[in-house]
Amino acid sequence: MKQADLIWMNGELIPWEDAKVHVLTHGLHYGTGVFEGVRCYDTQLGPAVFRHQDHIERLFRSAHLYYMPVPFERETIRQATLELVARNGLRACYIRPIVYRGYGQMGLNPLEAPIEVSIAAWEWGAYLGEAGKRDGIRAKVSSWRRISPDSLIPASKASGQYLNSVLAKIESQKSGYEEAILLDEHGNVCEGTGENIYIVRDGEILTPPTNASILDGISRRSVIRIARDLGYRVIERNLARSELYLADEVFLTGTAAELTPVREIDDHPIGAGEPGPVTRHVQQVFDDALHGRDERYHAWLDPVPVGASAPS
Ligand code: PPE
Repeated sequence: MKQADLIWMNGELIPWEDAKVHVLTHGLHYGTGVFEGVRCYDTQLGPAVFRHQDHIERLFRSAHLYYMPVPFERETIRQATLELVARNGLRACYIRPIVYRGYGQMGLNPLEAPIEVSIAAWEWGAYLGEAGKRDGIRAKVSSWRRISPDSLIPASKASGQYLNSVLAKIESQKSGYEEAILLDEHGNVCEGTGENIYIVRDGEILTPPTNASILDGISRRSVIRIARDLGYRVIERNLARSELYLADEVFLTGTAAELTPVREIDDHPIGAGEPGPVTRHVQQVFDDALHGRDERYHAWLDPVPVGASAPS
């Protein structure tokens, strides 16, 4: 990965290489952490964090679901993030805040373990590759089912829950695909390992609802809003596996992946086997929104105050 200079840890900016934890950190053993993936873009308004407040709200909701009171105010986290980006001299980057149970108490009752918070930022390019964003990726329906709400909390972005995504990702990579699509225990389509999913059929966009076993993606909310603004009908309902194969177009969204088209699933070409017109249209406007090129969506940008000390 591409290192930056500083990381924010529990209220302080420290050198990247000093941002370490003890091996008996609770979260390392039991997955007791919650995190966010946020991006900052080099926009016409200067570097700006996309839907910053929404990511902070979700971080706090994820923490709440796992009985973790966050020991900082939301506004402190926001200001820390803006300062971190500026002090690292970054203009476009990925930002990873994490709240986790730290060192001091082992065993499955985590309530006595301290709650630590850190925020890192670094340059991170297209998650599923530039070629993937342009030409679409090949995906495989995973043999692993998406974590069930009977056992975990799909709506929480919790560290331990990602073992499910890790298994699906490894399986897809070893089988020669770029991404996995997970179904729930009833066979409904849920999402990718780190992206929400959409199909396009007869000009309409369909995506699983937020009460499915999915993460309530912030890119998802943005793309639904943009698609509706563009006049597309967006329907939130459960999708069957076969609807993937019969779709005219399929695409994924996530902070890391942005909007990535899917051109093939389980060796079935989707539509013409290349990104379709609806995907392209929404992708273009979403990309404009991210980069501050579309005034309709400027309210989604939280500009980084770039001080005189930061290189530009
Ligand atoms: N589903 C899952 C399971 C998920 O992890 C993400 C984000 C999404 C949907 C899309 O959510 P949003 O980013 O709010 O639109 N995945 C993050 C982590 C990726 C990683 O490899 O780490 C991300 O995109 O930052």
